[in-house]
Amino acid sequence: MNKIAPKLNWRSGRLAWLVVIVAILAVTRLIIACGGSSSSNSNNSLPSFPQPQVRQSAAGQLNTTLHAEIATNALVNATSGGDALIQGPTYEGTIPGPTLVVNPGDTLNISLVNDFPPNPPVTRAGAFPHAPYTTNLHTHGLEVSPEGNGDNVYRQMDPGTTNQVTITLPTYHHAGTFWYHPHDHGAVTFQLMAGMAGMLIVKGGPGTLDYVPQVQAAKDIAMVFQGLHTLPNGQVVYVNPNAAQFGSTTPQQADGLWSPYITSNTYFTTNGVIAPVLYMHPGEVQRWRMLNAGTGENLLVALQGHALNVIANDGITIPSMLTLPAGTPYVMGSGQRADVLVKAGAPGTYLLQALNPLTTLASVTPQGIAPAQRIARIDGDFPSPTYPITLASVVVTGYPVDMALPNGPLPPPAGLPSISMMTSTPPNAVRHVTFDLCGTNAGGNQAQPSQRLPVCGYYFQQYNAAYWGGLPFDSLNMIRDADDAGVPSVPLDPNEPLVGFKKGGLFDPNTPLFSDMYVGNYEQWTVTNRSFSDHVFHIHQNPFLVTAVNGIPLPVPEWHDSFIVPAATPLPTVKNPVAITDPNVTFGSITFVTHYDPITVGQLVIHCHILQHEDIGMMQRVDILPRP
Ligand SMILES: [Cu+2]
Repeated sequence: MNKIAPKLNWRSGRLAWLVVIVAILAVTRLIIACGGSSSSNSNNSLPSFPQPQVRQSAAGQLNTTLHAEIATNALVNATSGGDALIQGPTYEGTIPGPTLVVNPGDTLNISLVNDFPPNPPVTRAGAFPHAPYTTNLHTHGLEVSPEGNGDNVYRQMDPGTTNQVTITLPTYHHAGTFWYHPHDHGAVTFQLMAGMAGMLIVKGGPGTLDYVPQVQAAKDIAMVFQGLHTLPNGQVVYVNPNAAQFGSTTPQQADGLWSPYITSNTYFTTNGVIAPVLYMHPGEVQRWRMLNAGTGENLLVALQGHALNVIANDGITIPSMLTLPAGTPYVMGSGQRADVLVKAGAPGTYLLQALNPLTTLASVTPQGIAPAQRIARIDGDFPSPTYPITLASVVVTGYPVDMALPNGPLPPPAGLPSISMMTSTPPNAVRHVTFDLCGTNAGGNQAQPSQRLPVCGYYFQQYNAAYWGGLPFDSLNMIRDADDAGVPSVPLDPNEPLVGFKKGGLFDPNTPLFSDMYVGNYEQWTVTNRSFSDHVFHIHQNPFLVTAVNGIPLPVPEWHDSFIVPAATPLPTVKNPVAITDPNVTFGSITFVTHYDPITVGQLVIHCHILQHEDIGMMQRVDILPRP
């Protein structure tokens, strides 16, 4: 990525800028070809891999300003030499935003300046997206306060305002790889589609993963993977305000929420560049901090000819290194991170790829439970990417070195109860949550009441045209309390077989899903997926320890803050158009245990991290309450 117009005025002078842009493009291509992007600790004289700008705390404080602004950038393909324009929301005009680096106990003081244009008038209601240019800031994965000026996603920062964000990490916070991005409901997809996100690294001291000798010796590389979407002219635009449903009926009948994107371009970038080139010495070990900062696509990440040695999931150190053999991908849902060590093999060029999720059977956990197709149907309005996607080219060359990988146990993450404490403490509460999809046009089967979930009729009545602001919206992407199971209708109405639900299925900022989530609680949750698409479960503030996938216990429970809940199986095909109500269909599920840290009291959210789903309401408010 090369920024072209640092403070491009979106309202005027576009033509003049285009002339400048075309002139600069030739130059930027040259700079990239010469390896002009810098790395913080390059250990050879070859061109380096681009790294986002680093802003590091000093004396316990990171005081910085982030401008939310529309910028025009050139997405350079470092392998082919081509490039493409993108114009849309960014932090500081760059894709991605700067990397923030802090230590446990530090305070982040961010002055967030909203330089976006004014919002268009609101014409729809309910959970329908609105206010594309209102923003806020979420620190994804940090165990910090959700209140006040902290990691508070209920704040709304309007165009033309400057907003102070103050987030203090507890001294006991675990070290690891996190990230920050906007989280104002309805504007999240739009802002991230243009690359508005950045990495957030918590550096640990002695006794943490960062001080394991083999990890300390490894070059530390940030890899921010982003799936960016633009119109053919390079612009990133907002939703169709008159949408009748989630995905369009046909390209001609463009009635879907993201219908402007039916003929869009999708670019997969790593640190803002398409297919950048990373150099390694034979035998060199590097630490890659991989982040899927895309809006919804699952990335099945694999490096040709090389094992991925996993040392942390979602920024949390695992008990001992886990080696994925060459060809076995690490599956990254939107929002997930993986820290891996890679030891370079023989000289040569190896592609770091995102494999085809339709033709590769892969597990949602690196431990390999229940491998399957990994379909994240973000929305039929976005063209499917062409796989495999090249995320980077890794060139192994130069003099050989012999660096070691860790052996034996890795240090336990600070600030979290031990795995044995988590799994042996009787839970204070047992909860069941479900991802439920309803849509009369979402695939032929859903049009038949007998072939859709029994909850759908009732919720279609609740979320009628009046709810959506006068126009009907025929898709419900819900996350619900599954223990709110309803009652059979009497006499039985096949359109509404179950009625009388007590809770909502779409995001309502005024109503928490549960009224008894107390700080200090140990809880056990099972999240079910009653749809034929993966959904990524994410909860703010407190990570959770996954103990089972599809009911199968994990050999080693895994900490995450975002985790794919597998789609129901078998997936429907043209030959076998199975309905979600078919008795042979098995829903996917995950089970986890969690503990609410005292610092996290307040109002937060659970949601699907497929942002297109979140922005149409697949989110619920949850409150962590002081103990009664
Ligand atoms: Cu989802």
